[in-house]
Amino acid sequence: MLWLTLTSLNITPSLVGRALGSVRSASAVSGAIQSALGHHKALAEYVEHYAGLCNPDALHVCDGSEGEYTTFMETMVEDGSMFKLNEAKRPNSYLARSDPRDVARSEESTFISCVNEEDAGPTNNWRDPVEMKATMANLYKDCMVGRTMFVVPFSMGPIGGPISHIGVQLTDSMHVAASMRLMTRMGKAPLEALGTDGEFVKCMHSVGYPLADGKADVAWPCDPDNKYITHYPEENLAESYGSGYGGNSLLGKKAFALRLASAMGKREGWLAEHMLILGVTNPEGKKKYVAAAFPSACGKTNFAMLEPTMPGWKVECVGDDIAWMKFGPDGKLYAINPENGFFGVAPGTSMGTNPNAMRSLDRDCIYTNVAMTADGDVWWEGMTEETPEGMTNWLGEPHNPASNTPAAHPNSRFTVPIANCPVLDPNFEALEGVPIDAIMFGGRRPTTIPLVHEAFSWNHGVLMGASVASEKTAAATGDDIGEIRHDPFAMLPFCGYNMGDYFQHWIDMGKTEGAKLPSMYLVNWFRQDPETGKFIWPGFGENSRVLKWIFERTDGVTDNAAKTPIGYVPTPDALDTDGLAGITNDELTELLRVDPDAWQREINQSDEYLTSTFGPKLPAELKNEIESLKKSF
Ligand code: OXD
Ligand code: MN
Repeated sequence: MLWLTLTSLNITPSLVGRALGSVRSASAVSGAIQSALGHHKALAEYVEHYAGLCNPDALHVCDGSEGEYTTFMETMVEDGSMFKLNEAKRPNSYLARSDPRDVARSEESTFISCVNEEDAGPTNNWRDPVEMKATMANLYKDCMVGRTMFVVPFSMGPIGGPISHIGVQLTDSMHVAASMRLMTRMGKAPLEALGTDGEFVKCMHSVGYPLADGKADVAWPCDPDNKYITHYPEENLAESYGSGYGGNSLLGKKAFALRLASAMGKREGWLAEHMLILGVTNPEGKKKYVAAAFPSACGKTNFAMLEPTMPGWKVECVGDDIAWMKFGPDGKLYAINPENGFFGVAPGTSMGTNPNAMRSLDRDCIYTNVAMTADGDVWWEGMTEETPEGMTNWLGEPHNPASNTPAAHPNSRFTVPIANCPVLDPNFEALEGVPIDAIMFGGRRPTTIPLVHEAFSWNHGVLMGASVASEKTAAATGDDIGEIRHDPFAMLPFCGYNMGDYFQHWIDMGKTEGAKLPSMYLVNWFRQDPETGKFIWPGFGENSRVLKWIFERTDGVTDNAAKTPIGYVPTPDALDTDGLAGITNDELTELLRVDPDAWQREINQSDEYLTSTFGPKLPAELKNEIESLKKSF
């Protein structure tokens, strides 16, 4: 039956990148697909299944070459879905403007479809997989008429590494196929690495805008009223429909590398985390690696590539968003960044806040929803102090600087190869990953949480991660200042299974025989002066001072911390403040202060959240940690 549908498939030699000739008969189509996919039976079946359902006009197996990328970009410039930026100002760079109804991740349309509802847990939208598949099949039916289905083989992590995994995305968006080349190791190499029977994760995507009966295409096709980003962790399958926005459509990222991979990690004994990875080198040349989880709007990308303000110290970036971590034969926890590019928020990025991101963006970028200057360059709020004249805003309209509306969408993005990062860590491609000495958690907390403190133990650190929260600030909330939004491990929208089981998995990882466990830290760059509301800590490059303290702690220095009921806090003189302008001793004391009353409230709040949300799934080890913290005051 499938074959009948497939007879209409037009596989041309240029499309599949090899001399297939024009194929018409069902078996010839099937043969052509198999040959284009390296005779990988399961892969051919996967492609044929969705091609049969979606009924594309053509099939293109991506080879990942530069020539292919150039052809994609030229095609999109020609059809008006991409603008070429001024080559002299931003070489090899493009701008796309999305449908205004498709500008961000859609958490309400994001689902975990596993057999038992309990396995999705209280923090996920659950759907029965059989029902969900039926819903998706309905949407996918003929959804690619008039379009090409791109087969996008990609590796998350260096190809062949012990922590890496391969995925194959199917998509009807050329923009998505092109972006996958920037964000992953995409094309021929991962396809060849699969051989004839290698395992791969299935990532199916459609923008949901078929071109039946001569319907004209639009610059940003999508189906905003029918978005679904759904995950079947038991089948290593993600299905996405209706959105072209990167977080919903570049399925290697949040869908595979976090939601599906977190469940794979639970089954197989490793960790898939919403964490940046950086290397920090001291003036003597000794290097350590740190992984860090922060909820959104906490400056994660800035921290991942910060420029240290202390002479002789160096920070290098392995990744800004996701870490996959596994114990190595020497008992250390090794991490890779599974991605190969940055998909970052543009507004707020500047030479002041993140010079290394700015330098990464000089060329080779696909921008989405930023503003365009009169001379064909890009701009966003916060990039420069002055707003340039004569810009076109993210909607493609003339920007009125007097209006209150921003020129760039607040979630406008850049997509750029990680190779462009001037401080890319030399071990970024290391197959086995980099050894992690410290794990950091952070949130935006105007009160209570000191600048940095160290956990007493692994389980205490897991409680720190489970208790991650960001407080609403006065500016955002008016009269409910101090209200806490919990975001355990910054994984709330990204954990592919029951988060109670996820906490248990972290605890169990800590019991791994022979493991040399990283130390764990909670940091807070956002403590405010209780009187003035001003941020006490300058942040950005100055955060390297906190990294230095962590470096020394993991290097065996013990006399640089005071033991408090909540963990080890730097003694005031342990934090290197040489050359740190504009911070008084009193302010430093306030930054490091552990207020017993506030902390008792804090622990009660965490207890209340964790117990009421996860009930019996809250691991006994975490309950013990909470109880011992309560008793320590
Ligand atoms: C992201 C996110 O885009 O966390 O990285 O939403
Ligand atoms: Mn993220």
